[in-house]
Parts: sequence; structure tokens; C-alpha cells
Amino acid sequence: MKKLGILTHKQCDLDALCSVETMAKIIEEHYKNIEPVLITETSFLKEKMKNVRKFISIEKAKDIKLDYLLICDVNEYDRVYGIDLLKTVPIGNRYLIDHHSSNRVELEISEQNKIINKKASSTCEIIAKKMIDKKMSISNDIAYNLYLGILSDTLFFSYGATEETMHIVRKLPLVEKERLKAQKSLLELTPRQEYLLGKIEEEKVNIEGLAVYKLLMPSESQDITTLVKHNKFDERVMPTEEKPVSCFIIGIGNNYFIKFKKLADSDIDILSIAKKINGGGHKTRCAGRFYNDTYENVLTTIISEYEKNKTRTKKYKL
Ligand SMILES: [Mn+2]
Repeated sequence: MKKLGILTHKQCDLDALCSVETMAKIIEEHYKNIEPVLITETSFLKEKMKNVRKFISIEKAKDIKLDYLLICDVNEYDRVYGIDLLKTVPIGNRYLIDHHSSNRVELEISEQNKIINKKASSTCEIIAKKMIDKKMSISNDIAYNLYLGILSDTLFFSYGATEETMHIVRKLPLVEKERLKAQKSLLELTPRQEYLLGKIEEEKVNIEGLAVYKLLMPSESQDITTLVKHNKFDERVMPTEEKPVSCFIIGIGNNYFIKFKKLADSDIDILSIAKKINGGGHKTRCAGRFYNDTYENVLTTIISEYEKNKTRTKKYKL
């Protein structure tokens, strides 16, 4: 029996977990001599999924000899949970499925082993489309998890969803009751999330068109970035007509995770701001990071990058 390790990104979200889970099911069904080994961080989000198998931690995975490796939903070297495993597998046996546009440090995977669709809303969308196109059987559990992954990455189809996304979603064999159940479970906040939501404050910055929100937690608390990936948090930090760009600073000790969002008609190029601060993403929503820094410096840097960007955009206007 050969072993295929399946990895995804740190701070795994539901698109990550559901794409890993579905790929494991596909491999099991189509390759009888390959056993999938799912390697992710622990996450409370698994409770929302259907019929989830065991995911193991990187510590446990280190003792397992892997023959193949598949990476889902991430193509940045330092964002992969368990990246050290990559070099334990021959290059020809490494695979990637992803939908992100930023690729700061390319993973050592040959082009023919990559499926990257930057137009796809989520990795689950890419997998669902492949399954539909190849007329593979999609069980109710698989359909449910794929739907959950797409729903989560698009925040209920409000970000990054396309005609193609909706077309694929409609083809998933799920009854209305199941769709509603998935939607409801995504909406439910855990007590920890309720607490964090209440801790968000708006920062008083006097910058035209920009709203800044902060959630600052001590370093001893657990990683909260996955917990805030919920539309209740997005609603709280949503850009408005008056402030079409919003910046959400999530601080955990000295490390900061910055989420930008903007209304589609805003000229500010938030993606280039994100790229300047160790990040990337999409045109209307992207993220950056600061490591070992202070809140003051993070705020000053963001404001100065925003101001530079604003002047630049204006320069080319009539
Ligand atoms: Mn994703």
C-alpha cells in the first residue's frame, strides 16, 4: 500500500478542510493501492463538516513514509502546514490544487502536476467542477462538504463567486434542506467567536475613504485568525459608501494579520498594498502580515501605503 499525504494551509478554513477531505475520498475510490493521510492543524471547523475522517498533526505525520504528496488550497511556501514533508517525496510525485493568485515563493512542484484556477472561488469549486465534468459519482457527504467549502470561501457567494461558481453549485446533488443546514452551521458562532466579535474596535484614523478596525489579543491566546473568518466578522468590518476601503488588523501578541476589503468601484489598489506587507489575495479582498512588530508601526505603515496608493491612483485621473 502506497501512502499519499494531503496537506493544506496553516490556519485551515473550511475550503482547506473540505478540499482535503474530498480529495481523500476521491483517491480512496479510484486508487485501491493508495492510502490517503490527511495532515492538518486541529480545527473546530471540522465539527461543521459531514462524515469527516481522521486528520493527523505534523508531529504524527513525521514517522510516516509518504510516497506521494498533494497540497490543497495554498501555493505559498511558508503558508503550507507541514511543508517539510515536501522534500521527503520525489518531485514527480508532488501535486497541487489551488485557486490563489499570489505565489510568493513557488512550491517545487512540476507544472504538469498542478491544477491552478485563479478564477475559481475556492478549491472546492475546482474539485466539484472536475467531478462533474468527469461524471464521477458525488455522494451526499461529498456534495455537502464541497458546498460548505464554496460557501465559506465566498462568504455565502458574496465574494469571488462567478456565474461558473453558481452553475457548479446548482449541479451538486444536494437537497434544499441540506443546503440550509450547511448555511446555518456556517452562520453559528462558537462562544469564543462571540467573545472575539465583541472585542473588535474601530480605530480613529482621519483618512478619507479608509476605515480601520482592530482586534488585539495577547500572544498566549490561541491563533484566532480562523475564528474570525466568519461573515459576522465580515459584516462588522465591511467597507461602506463613505469608507469604501476597510482594513481589519488582527493582532496576536507581536504578530499581525491584516485583512483588506473594498467596494468594487473603489480605485485604491488594495492588492498592491497587501503585497507590500507580506501578503496577497484578490482585487477586492486580500490580506497581509507583520511579524514581531508593534501595533503603532503596523498602523503607520498601512496608512502611509494607503496614502501613497491614493495619490498614485489620482495622478492618472482626468
Ligand atoms: Mn480557499
